[in-house]
Amino acid sequence: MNTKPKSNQMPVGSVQCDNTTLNLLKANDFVAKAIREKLPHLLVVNICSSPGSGKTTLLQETGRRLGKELNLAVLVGDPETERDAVRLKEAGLNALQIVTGGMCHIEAQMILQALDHINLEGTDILFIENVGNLLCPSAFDLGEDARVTLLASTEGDDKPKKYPRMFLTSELMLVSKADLLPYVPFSVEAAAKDAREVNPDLEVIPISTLKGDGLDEWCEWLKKQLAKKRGG
Ligand SMILES: Nc1nc2c(ncn2[C@@H]2O[C@H](COP(=O)(O)OP(=O)(O)OP(=O)(O)O)[C@@H](O)[C@H]2O)c(=O)[nH]1
Ligand SMILES: [Mg+2]
Repeated sequence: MNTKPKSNQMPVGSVQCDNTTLNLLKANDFVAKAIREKLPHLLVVNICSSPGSGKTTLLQETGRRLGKELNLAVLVGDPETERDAVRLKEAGLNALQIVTGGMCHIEAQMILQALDHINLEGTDILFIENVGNLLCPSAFDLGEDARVTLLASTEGDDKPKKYPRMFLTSELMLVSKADLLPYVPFSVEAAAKDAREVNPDLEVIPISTLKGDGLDEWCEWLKKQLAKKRGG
């Protein structure tokens, strides 16, 4: 039986392949630039995490807390179903689902297409809820002003070093499901230390949408980013 890994199963000689993924990312960056130019006045926040870390629940709660003073919209990506958009609309948010058709991340061209189908007049903050995945979304600039990564207390505190690019490219790490910290082996200090070794500028806020911890700080952070975007 051949026990070699598939990547080593070459006959004699090898082929040096062009990395076409790099070209794709270059094309993505052009579209991301176009999105930035299209949306000069509103704050765009790209929310990333593993599946189920609490992105949609956080946005529902953000809508309840900030919905009266700010105009909020969400483009939410999932491989299938419109379930998250339905949840967000029920919370009073202007939401549109991007169904990626199995793709594990959102690309800038998907955002550009979606912008033709959502009315952003008067919008202050546009959230993009990315597909649940700590890997691929990190490589795709979506024209955002800030990237926020959730790391749930149930995922283990070793993730920032194992998936460094996501934390390197984020402005803020939210340690979500903080209400479960007494029951799971997760050290906020250890996760924050590892994350800041990857990205010394990363801000860290533990949150619980269930109990309300950290949500005032999260809302203040958003308002500060919005003021910064508008030159305040
Ligand atoms: N204990 C606890 N559970 C939470 C918290 N926030 C979210 N959850 C639960 O976590 C589960 C997943 O939450 P979602 O908001 O759907 O997570 P998501 O990141 O949007 O999931 P995907 O879009 O599928 O990647 C749900 O059962 C939520 O009720 C929290 O602060 N504490
Ligand atoms: Mg979701």
